[in-house]
Amino acid sequence: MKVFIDGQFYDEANAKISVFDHGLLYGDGIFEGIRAYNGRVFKLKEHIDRLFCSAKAILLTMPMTHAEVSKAVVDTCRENNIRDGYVRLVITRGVGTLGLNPNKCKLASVIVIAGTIQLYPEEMYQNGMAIVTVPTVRNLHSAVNPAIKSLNYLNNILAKIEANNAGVEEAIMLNSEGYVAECTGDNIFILKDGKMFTPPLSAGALYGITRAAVVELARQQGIEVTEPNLTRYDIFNADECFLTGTAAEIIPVTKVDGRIIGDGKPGATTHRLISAYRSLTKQSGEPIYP
Ligand code: PXG
Repeated sequence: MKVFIDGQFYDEANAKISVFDHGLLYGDGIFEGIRAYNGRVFKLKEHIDRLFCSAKAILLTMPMTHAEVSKAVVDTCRENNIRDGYVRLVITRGVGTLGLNPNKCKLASVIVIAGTIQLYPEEMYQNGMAIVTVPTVRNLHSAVNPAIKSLNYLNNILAKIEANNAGVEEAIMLNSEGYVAECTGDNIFILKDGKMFTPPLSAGALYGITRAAVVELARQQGIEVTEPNLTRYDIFNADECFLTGTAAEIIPVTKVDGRIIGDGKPGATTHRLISAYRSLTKQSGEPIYP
């Protein structure tokens, strides 16, 4: 594997950054998780746009332009002969002192790793997954804003540990008001009486790129989609439920906190959206091999 760091490719064994990098010392940095399908980078522009929004939110000066970062992602895929894969794009604040002041970090670092990811077992895509609600609430907007895809994921990792302790792979995180925000690495959707609902971004969710794609696909299929505040009651009484994320794609949820969702099987609309999403991923994206 060849890893891109600040304009150069390194072998896996030599792909290293300084222990004085504030990405390591303080989780001071941002990232994106991107997929490649069929020799193309899916939703590349959307991911790089979101990266630059995260950078702006944490006052990080990007050392490369939008076009240069996009090219680095595509080049790293090509360098690793990726046709179907997963790209982790990481921007750290860079090397600084042992104090937390980011002004002491002269130059941010850009890292691109192209590999593969399999988040959940295939069996769950067929039969649905069980999830629980966990005690750790989603970050407040007034703290580290949940829209920032920062390197500081400890809040979500705590929620993931709580999910693991409950014997499941993913968990619903509520916000401080008790409304459903999202899951630890996925956005959440429900269907009720033919209509589709997902929590508003203001409930405390990442502005998911898969979320936006799925909303668009659903509307193309004539499904009404709205974004009201949702409670656990709404999830329990849904006809269908599924999660969306770059890594997870669309995964059906059939049990939440011990309550069976719908008839306990992945729903018909969820299946239709999964097929539509799969054809979109196969047909669109930035070509890796021109
Ligand atoms: N919410 C959160 C908190 C996320 O981290 C999503 C929603 C889905 O967003 P996209 O844009 O991907 O549709 C994410 C992204 C992992 C992993 O290893 C998870 C994500 C990204 C990369 C890796 O679990 N989730």
